[in-house]
Amino acid sequence: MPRFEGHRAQLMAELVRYAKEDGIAVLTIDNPPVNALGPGVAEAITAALSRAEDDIDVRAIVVIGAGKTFVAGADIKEFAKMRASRDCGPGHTAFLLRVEDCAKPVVMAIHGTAFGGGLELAMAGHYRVATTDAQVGQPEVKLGIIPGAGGTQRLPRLAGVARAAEMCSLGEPVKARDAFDHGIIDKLADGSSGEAELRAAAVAFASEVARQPVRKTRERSEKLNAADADNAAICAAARDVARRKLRGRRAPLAAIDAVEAAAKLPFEKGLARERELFVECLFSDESSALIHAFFGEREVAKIPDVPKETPMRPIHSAAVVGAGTMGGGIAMVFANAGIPVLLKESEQAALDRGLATIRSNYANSVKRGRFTQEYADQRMALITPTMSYDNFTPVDVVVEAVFESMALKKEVFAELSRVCKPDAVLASNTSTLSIDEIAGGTTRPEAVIGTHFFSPANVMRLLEVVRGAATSKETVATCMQLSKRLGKVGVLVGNCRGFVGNRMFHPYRREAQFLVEEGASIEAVDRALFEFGMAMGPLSVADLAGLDIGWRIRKEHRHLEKPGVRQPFAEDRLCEMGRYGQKTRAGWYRYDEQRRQIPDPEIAELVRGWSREKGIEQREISSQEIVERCIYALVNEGARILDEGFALRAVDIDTIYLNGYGFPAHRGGPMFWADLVGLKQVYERVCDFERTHGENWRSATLLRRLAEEGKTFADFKKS
Ligand code: T1G
Ligand code: NAD
Repeated sequence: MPRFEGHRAQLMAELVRYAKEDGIAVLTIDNPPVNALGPGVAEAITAALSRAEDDIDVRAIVVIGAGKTFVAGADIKEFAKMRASRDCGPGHTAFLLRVEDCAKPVVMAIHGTAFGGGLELAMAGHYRVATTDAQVGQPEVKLGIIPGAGGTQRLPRLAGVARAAEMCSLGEPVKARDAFDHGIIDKLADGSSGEAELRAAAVAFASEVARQPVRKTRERSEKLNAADADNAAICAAARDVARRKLRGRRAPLAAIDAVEAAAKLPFEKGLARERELFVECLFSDESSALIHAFFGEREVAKIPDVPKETPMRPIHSAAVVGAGTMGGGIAMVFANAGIPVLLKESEQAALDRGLATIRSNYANSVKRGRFTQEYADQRMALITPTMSYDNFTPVDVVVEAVFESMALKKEVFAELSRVCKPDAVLASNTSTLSIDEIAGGTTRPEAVIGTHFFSPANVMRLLEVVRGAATSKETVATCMQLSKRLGKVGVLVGNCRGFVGNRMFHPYRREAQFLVEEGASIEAVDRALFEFGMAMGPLSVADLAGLDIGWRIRKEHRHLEKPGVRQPFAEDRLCEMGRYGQKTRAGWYRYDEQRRQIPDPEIAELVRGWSREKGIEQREISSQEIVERCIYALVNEGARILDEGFALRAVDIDTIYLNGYGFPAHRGGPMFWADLVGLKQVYERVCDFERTHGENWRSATLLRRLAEEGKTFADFKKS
């Protein structure tokens, strides 16, 4: 453990405050913002425990977190240092054995979250008391690692092998009541939610158990099923679930291996096995990618020229114009955040359809146990349908989601400019049109911004917040904060065609079509990207979104196509045949009544014929080339976007692709993945493609520069 020179004792006292109440020592861990087990914290806890042990007036000990939470885990920032030094030190194993060996009963008082090393600390205690709204969990696999301080050894002893395998391999949080039912929590402090009430309940509980012998979790084996066969079956089932839910990941399987070791080996040996697996995972690309994603999601909220103290408009009410595919979902997002929302349409039938879709979405969520009926009814009650702008004046924010037509959107914004109160935020959900042009049609361009939700809006976490040339900092700050309140990952982007996500997606989809036109099978293209880790192959995504959307946009922008530059033709041909994808039950694939996908050899043959007519040579194409053509097309366009300043950082692009385009989190995003591969190699391959496929593959200046300078996208800072 790092040695604290000089004012070590004072620092330790600040990290862990020591108090005594009725013979109970209360140790308060105070390491904002989330009481992570950062440098010095374990030492400070150990010192305070020794003090309590030596204090004859102390009968038992309570450990509690200051502020909003118990311990949210080890300090994730330390992992980067470990990776850089290729040394992950002793970890917290010995520290937790010390806690467990405390001579006096230690009661862990949990509010907020006890995650990762936080739950491991709690389980090293002899008892756990929690507020009813607390959550516990081992989310380490979401960082590409596994619990590294005994979590996989102590949790099965408290909750059983099956529950431990599930919690450690999927990393999902568990509510306090559920944790109580599974023996992880010993007492629920009913009616208490904050630190103060919990403290009182924990001190009272500690007084009760003070006379009882300490119970060391590591010595409890009643839940470790004696029969190996049972544990093997349980772990095998858990592996199947992990492979399905966290496809392509190593850490979830390693976590199950460690839990299985707990059932087979003595505690110390199980700990050693856990450590081996932890170290293996920590030094993996999967872990560096997932930790990049974790901090990325927090970094994108920081806008260099819009500091935290920028004034923001309070948002207490909202309105959505257009109740179609997107408008309905966006209204649900506001309602789910507890914000009353008007939903305006121009057609009564469209409004009825929109409301019916919202109702059935809530009904499905109730059926799947995501919401209670009461919750769904409360949400529905927050959505007020309307056919006029009458009640728009008092609303704080309006999101327009009408047809993708500039003329119509300008008409709507002119109306909004007239009816809405002066400080309302006027947002457009456009996916391709210029925010500046839309704003130009109003008297208050500073209040106009793009809020580009992704379909289905009530599900997809990504929100591209599009800053126009006139958009004020207040409007930007208000929308960035609103995105968090709506449960979205808000990423600020500039106003270029297709913004960031769709602009990059265009060359990605272009290459997918070209590959089919050059002889790759439709299934092979989708399989290669699916196995790379994409949630869905590019041609299946096209069928889901509707081939006609892209077709209409291509037709509207034909005049922008450079003469002599190759353009894909297959999808246009499919649309001319009326094959728009799932919505017409035929596109690149056929679809049955249940929308199950069926390969259609007839289409493959048709495309081959069209390609021959165009003199496109047919050839065998490897999965590697398919992946490189599609992903490097993303990266090359991403480099242009960074260089042009339409994205603030490479991590912003990664966060967009991880949360809006099904890019595999364990690869960190297209820009991070390119850095892992090495920009020199990526650049050389792009140059190969340019030599073979021409102008479409002209390399981005920034990619060339960084490759030649031996730098990474992570190093890039827009000057
Ligand atoms: N380490 C370092 N920084 C952390 C952190 C952590 N564990 N958790 C949060 N932060 C920072 C975060 O970057 C942000 O910083 C600020 O705190 C507020 O976070 C040994 C190996 C607890 C549910 O995976 O899930 O233990 O941006 O914006 O929305 O086996 O943070 O303000 O500069 O997320 O209220 C396992 C990770 C670690 C939990 C709070 N633990 N954290 O959410 O705030 S591995 C985790 C969270 C481990 C052991 C292993 C959430 C939260 P900044 P925030 P929030
Ligand atoms: P949609 O055709 O499903 O719905 C548009 C709705 O707007 C229709 O119900 C129509 O009746 C209504 N409308 C038209 N004029 C109106 C007016 N003056 N007042 C009130 N309502 C009016 O379209 P959609 O797919 O929901 O797209 C809406 C917007 O969102 C477009 O700008 C689109 O580019 C964008 N977008 C769509 C998606 C997607 O996947 N569909 C994703 C992101 C963004």
